[in-house]
Amino acid sequence: HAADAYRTDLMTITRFVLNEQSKYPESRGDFSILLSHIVLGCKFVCSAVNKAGLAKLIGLAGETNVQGEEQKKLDVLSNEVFVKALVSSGRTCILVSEEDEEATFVEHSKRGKYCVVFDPLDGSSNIDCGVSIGTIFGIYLVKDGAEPTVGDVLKPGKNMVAAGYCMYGSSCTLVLSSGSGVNGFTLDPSLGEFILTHPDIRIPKKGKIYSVNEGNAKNWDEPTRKYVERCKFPQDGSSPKSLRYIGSMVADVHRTLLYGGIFMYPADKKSPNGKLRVLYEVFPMSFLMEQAGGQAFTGNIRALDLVPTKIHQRSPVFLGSYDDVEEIKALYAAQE
Ligand code: AHM
Ligand code: MG
Repeated sequence: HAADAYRTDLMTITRFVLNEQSKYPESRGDFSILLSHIVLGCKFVCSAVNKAGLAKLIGLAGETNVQGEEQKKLDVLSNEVFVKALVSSGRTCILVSEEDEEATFVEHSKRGKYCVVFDPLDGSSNIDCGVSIGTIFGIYLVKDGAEPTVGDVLKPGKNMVAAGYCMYGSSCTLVLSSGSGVNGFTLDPSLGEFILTHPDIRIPKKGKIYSVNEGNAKNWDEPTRKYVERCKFPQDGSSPKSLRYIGSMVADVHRTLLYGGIFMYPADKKSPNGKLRVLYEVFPMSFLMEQAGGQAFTGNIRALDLVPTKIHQRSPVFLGSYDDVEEIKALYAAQE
């Protein structure tokens, strides 16, 4: 009702996930518990990110604390919070973080059946100027009973059971898919709760925006070069696409998901595998795109079919609206 100043039936992320899980009679609530620990990590990072500018202003950042230690950098701090929250959930066995060289194997007494791959604070070069940054995560399930090995996370993205990101922007938004569509939740700071604000997100079939670091153009391959050229000079008489590039994957992907278009981090002569990491950047975002009706492509295959051989492996990626990704796929196919 338009006259209602307050909504009184609040769909929190916890309630939403519990509802979804209740469709599976065998569910024992493990996923809901795991997710509530991820949500806690996101709330912590959100609050730390919001204070980061202030801390600088009043001279906190870089200062030494009582133990004489330098204040931790935000990305290191965020990583610690996520690792501790995930281990203490009692629902994880392997963690792969962008911040840690090696995978973390959870000690026996705290072990559960989920593997979580994550980038605790992506786009951290944007912190100092207040641009949106985010956390990205993907979740795998291990085979029951077996001793976990790193092989349990070196699985194609299509095997993920859930993926999501949290964007620390003008508002704090968590976007999640557990394999049946994509939903967005916004943090109500007064309640400390994520509330369902973007139910069943569908990406437009075709978009009017392309998003890429064009400063790398001189090193691009032919299909990428041709595609971007077509964005600017369409052959079919349609209007050119607009360029938007924040340089913060979560923010660029979030815009792509809501407004449509294409986000790409292609290969180039200097970085033949692009820049973005397969496990905790390319896979979760590709999973969300497909779940929202879009596509994700590596320049070679469907992104979610990729089988990583190393935990920090990189891959080129083109993701977004179905029709826009179809176009770049055709250009790569034509070159073969
Ligand atoms: P980071 O993990 O070091 O923060 O780098 C990842 C970020 C992504 O968020 C973003 O899409 C990309 O780097 C931007 O890279 P570039 O500055 O080369 O355009
Ligand atoms: Mg990153």
